[in-house]
Amino acid sequence: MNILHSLPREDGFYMPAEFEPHEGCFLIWPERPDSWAGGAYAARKAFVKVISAIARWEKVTVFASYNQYENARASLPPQVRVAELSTDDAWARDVSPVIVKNAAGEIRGIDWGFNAWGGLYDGLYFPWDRDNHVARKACDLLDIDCYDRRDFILEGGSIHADGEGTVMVTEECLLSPGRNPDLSREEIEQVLRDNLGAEKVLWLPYGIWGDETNGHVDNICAFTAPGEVVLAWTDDERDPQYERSMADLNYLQSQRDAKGRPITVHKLPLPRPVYVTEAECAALEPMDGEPTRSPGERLAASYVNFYIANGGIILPAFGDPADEQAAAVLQRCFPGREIVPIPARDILTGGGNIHCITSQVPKGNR
Ligand code: KQY
Repeated sequence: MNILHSLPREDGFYMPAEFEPHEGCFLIWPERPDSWAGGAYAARKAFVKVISAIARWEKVTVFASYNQYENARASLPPQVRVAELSTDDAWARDVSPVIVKNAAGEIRGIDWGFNAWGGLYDGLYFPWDRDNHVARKACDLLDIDCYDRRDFILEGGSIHADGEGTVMVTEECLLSPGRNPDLSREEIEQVLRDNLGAEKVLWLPYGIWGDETNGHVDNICAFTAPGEVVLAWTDDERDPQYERSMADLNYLQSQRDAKGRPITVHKLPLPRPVYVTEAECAALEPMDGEPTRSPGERLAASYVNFYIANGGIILPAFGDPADEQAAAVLQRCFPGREIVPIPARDILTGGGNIHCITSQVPKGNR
């Protein structure tokens, strides 16, 4: 593996869309007891369902600690690869390399800086150095070259690409003071252009209300095809999410993508608010002596946090009447893929969802 210091765009590389073919997918086996209630037993069961679903269509690699390797190996289907690798938690989307591709189909990884969603300003845990080293190790495992971009803080969940020159982010996240406070919005956009091959950056104002990632785009809006997105939506004007989704809708309707197309927005209903229970809080270990969640706290539940596998959509389900509506919207957006709903509450209580725990490896010619 070579560590590269050039710019992917100048080398002819760009970020493909998630709906394009994948070679595989990375996940991380959950373990830390202040993130995952009850010693992560319930979370692991949910992860096994997600991993098994994706493994129907893709080569899945699961990173596990030394302590959990045997358990992960015994719990997962044999076609899933388990590799021992040190991490601080289980958010593969945010710590894995973002993989870029060129016209010849070669793939390379980008190793961004990771600071646990805000570093010492408003990050969610300390230390995060193991997480910060995952991307490079994953590139080594894939036997691909890796761009060193550790000087720029970025998580995979904070960007979406349509593979045709449009990249979508939120202002709430990319301009938050815990990320790259010394850079202007224009300078941040230039980094996205230089590294992801973006010709047009869509800056949605907001993510999901209460999302502890400072409003990652992958929980509020996702490309389903070039020029088409799904947007998390509520018609309840009393919900604090209403104004956020409305602002994002107005923004999207005022924009064109890199190819000059207007953006078609499919509204994806939100489930009813999901709140943390007392039992869940009691089952979480404190972090530095402080509780990590409080009873009644609203979690950032959203159907937009789905994973696009080669043959299916792995969709978080919440036991809500909107589960079926969300599945129906996505089936219309992805007619060739099977919708696979997976009960996701035990992932959501960790602070993210199915998209956040997965990271696709685009199919390359190699
Ligand atoms: O949603 C994500 N991409 C990560 C959430 C991190 C939560 C940590 N408790």
